[in-house]
Amino acid sequence: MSLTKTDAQSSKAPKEASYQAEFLLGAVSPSQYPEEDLPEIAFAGRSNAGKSSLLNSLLNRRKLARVSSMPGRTRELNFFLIDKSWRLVDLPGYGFARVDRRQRNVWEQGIGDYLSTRRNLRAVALLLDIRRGVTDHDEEMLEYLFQRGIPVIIVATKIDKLKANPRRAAMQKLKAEIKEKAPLLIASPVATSSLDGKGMPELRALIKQVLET
Ligand SMILES: Nc1nc2c(ncn2[C@@H]2O[C@H](COP(=O)(O)OP(=O)(O)OP(=O)(O)O)[C@@H](O)[C@H]2O)c(=O)[nH]1
Ligand SMILES: [Mg+2]
Repeated sequence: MSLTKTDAQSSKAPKEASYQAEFLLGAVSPSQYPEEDLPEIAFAGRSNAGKSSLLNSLLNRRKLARVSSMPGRTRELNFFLIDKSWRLVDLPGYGFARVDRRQRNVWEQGIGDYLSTRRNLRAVALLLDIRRGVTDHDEEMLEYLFQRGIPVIIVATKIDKLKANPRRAAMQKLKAEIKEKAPLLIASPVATSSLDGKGMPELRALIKQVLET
């Protein structure tokens, strides 16, 4: 359950809780990307890691991220304009087991194009399903980001799926695995749930920090 509009707009909610967000466009090639005139933060992660859900939860908008995610158009990068001053980019999911080979191409073309050319990219939020931790594809992604010097925010997703103890253990394991890969971390991993909104204030604070530096 994400925050309702009333919750988000109540005086108790932190100011950052009410982003103004609009879907801009879905792009399959760099020529379709918007101008590089505003800072961008991209969401990356395995297919099913929870990117679209997190985006909606973060923005307090139930269906915003789904607007453009049409079946069969997995190569699309979805751009969202936030507060008219920066953009969130929902990257295609990678590592979908059943179409491994093809999916790798998708990652090389769609995601690689974006990450290797985008000069206004400020950070990548790498989403990891807390129950799966760092997969092989995630490792590739971490390495890639590290090599390119792109700052990374690690976001553990779906923490509502685990009870307190296994959750703590999973977070510790994840932190250790990440440390080994030595990416340019902005902070230690954020534990989130798009279902109940846990971790959103922390993630908003990190995003704010990234945009202000
Ligand atoms: N319980 C729980 N389920 C979640 C959470 N986040 C996402 N899910 C579920 O996980 C599935 C995948 O979520 P999506 O947000 O579509 O994942 P995605 O990373 O955008 O996937 P692709 O678009 O294929 O790359 C959906 O069934 C969601 O309902 C969460 O925080 N808690
Ligand atoms: Mg999605």
